[in-house]
Amino acid sequence: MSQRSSAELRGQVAWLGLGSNLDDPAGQVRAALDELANSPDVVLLAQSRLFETTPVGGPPGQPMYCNACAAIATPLAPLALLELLQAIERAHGRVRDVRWGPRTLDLDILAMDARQMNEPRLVLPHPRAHERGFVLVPLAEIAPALALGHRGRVIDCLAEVDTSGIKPCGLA
Ligand code: A4P
Ligand code: MG
Repeated sequence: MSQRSSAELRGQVAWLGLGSNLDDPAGQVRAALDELANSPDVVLLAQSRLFETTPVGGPPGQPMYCNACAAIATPLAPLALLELLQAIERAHGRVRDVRWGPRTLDLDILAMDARQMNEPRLVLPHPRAHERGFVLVPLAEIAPALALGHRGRVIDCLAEVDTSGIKPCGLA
């Protein structure tokens, strides 16, 4: 049995948030989706459209972001998936200096099945996903009924947030 079908049969699904606002943001996000799809430990199940989004937080004057979400099946444990995502970020030249500062690529695990984790390296569901339009708008395209822990369903969280400054920028 191939790793791909084994990942699918295992039925472990993770929802990812992708973001970039440096060096061709839409190209960075599209490339990251391709790299995920080509990873032997990942089956790409669904992807949202790409959205151009106004920066939230961080230093003033940073460029607009491109954001998208994806659903994957994977046999990887949560921390191993985080390591894979951080390796992809590094390959895109990600530098961490300013919190919420501009970045070539940010890959977050928004949720992984119904798991709850609260470790220094990984919090699941992502602690800010429920309050961010740049996450919820693309996530609602692929997982409207997904529960973000005690915060409730994506579609209900979306109804509570400001989605101005978020517009589709093309098909992923
Ligand atoms: N970490 C803990 N939980 C997770 C998780 N569920 N997924 C840890 C991924 N990482 C998680 O992340 C810092 C550390 O969080 C990691 O080392 C990991 O161990 P980071 O990627 O180095 O930095 P970050 O993404 O800037 O941090 P943070 O606090 O997760 O940022 P947010 O809350 O994700 O916000 N505006 C727009 N329009 N679009 C954006 O994409 N992104 C941010 C980042 C701010 N403003 C934005 C956007
Ligand atoms: Mg991040």
